[in-house]
Amino acid sequence: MEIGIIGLPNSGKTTIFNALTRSQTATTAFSSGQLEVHTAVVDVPDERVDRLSAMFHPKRTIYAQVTYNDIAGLGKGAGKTGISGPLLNAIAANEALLLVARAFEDESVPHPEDTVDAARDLMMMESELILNDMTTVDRRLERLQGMKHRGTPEERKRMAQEEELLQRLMAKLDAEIPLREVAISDEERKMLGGFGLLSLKPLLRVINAGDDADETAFADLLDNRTLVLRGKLEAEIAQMDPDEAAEFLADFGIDEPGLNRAIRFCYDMLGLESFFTVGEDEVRAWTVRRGTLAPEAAGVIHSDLQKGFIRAETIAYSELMALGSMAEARKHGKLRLEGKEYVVQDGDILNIRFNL
Ligand SMILES: Nc1nc2c(ncn2[C@@H]2O[C@H](COP(=O)(O)OP(=O)(O)O)[C@@H](O)[C@H]2O)c(=O)[nH]1
Ligand SMILES: [Mg+2]
Repeated sequence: MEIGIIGLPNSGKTTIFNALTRSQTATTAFSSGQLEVHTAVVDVPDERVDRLSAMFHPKRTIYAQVTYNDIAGLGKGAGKTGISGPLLNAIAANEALLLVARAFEDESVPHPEDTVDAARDLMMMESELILNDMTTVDRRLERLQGMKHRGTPEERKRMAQEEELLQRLMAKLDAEIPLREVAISDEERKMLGGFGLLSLKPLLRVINAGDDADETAFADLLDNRTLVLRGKLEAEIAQMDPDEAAEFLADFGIDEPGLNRAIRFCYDMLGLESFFTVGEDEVRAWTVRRGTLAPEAAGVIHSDLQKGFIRAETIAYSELMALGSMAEARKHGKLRLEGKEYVVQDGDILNIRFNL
């Protein structure tokens, strides 16, 4: 999964990126104005993987992974004219966006709007995404105008459908409703595939607060897609060894590192969950959408496993832990045999039986 970090210059995107990826990318108070993307891949922290690894002592332990892209250069007014091609592509390539808004006070760091106001910036950036989508939709509608009298009847029918869809979306955008809040069928989604509509993407909002921040100050803004992180502090903590980090987190009253919290928010927001495969060779976490059927989950491991799927030997993580070992689970007949209609549950341990 790729998550793109966006926000105003100097909001602390790179700082948050460093905190979330344990990177040490240089942060500056003066943006170069150039399009620059920093990328880092991080393991998804998961205690269950740690415990399974302790149980099976595998040669390899592989966590699920998330890629963060720190995308520089989104300023106010960008949406109105349409975000420029390379920047738009860099943003559109992500499955979800993480919008950083500055809440820290620091006179040595200029703010493009002069004052620090996270609520204002969040609103402003969200409306930039909407404005940008209006530009995109407008352009596409114009092109369709020019094309729709040509083509085969089949093509014309498709263009008419697309036009209708775009007009419906335009009305929502006009009412300042981001497209992620609009009911769009899978088929319609396919029509929109290549347009890089940004307000369609799930959006996680991060309020980048100062070291001494009090979360309650942002109570009005907090919801299940908004998170307060003390970016600079978290970026420092991300560089420490685990013992030192734990001490710091405790000192500052932070329950859990931002790295973990941000990923959990993204998983929740995107409706993702994990299942596991275990054995002497490898303990591994895999990511699927909630509601995924067993054969499709098998396909995430390897397409052959989906093609030749027979059944999945399954046990819930908590049950395996309670029993203490796979041998015990087998002895007590606790391994369920699940077929093609089985909906994979978060924490399932799957052993796929297949035949090609
Ligand atoms: N005091 C303080 N400074 C911060 C914080 N987060 C970022 N900064 C500083 O703000 C400046 C801009 O940060 P940066 O991450 O480069 O912002 P970007 O332009 O959005 O990538 C840098 O000088 C950072 O050190 C914070 O939480 N507190
Ligand atoms: Mg930066």
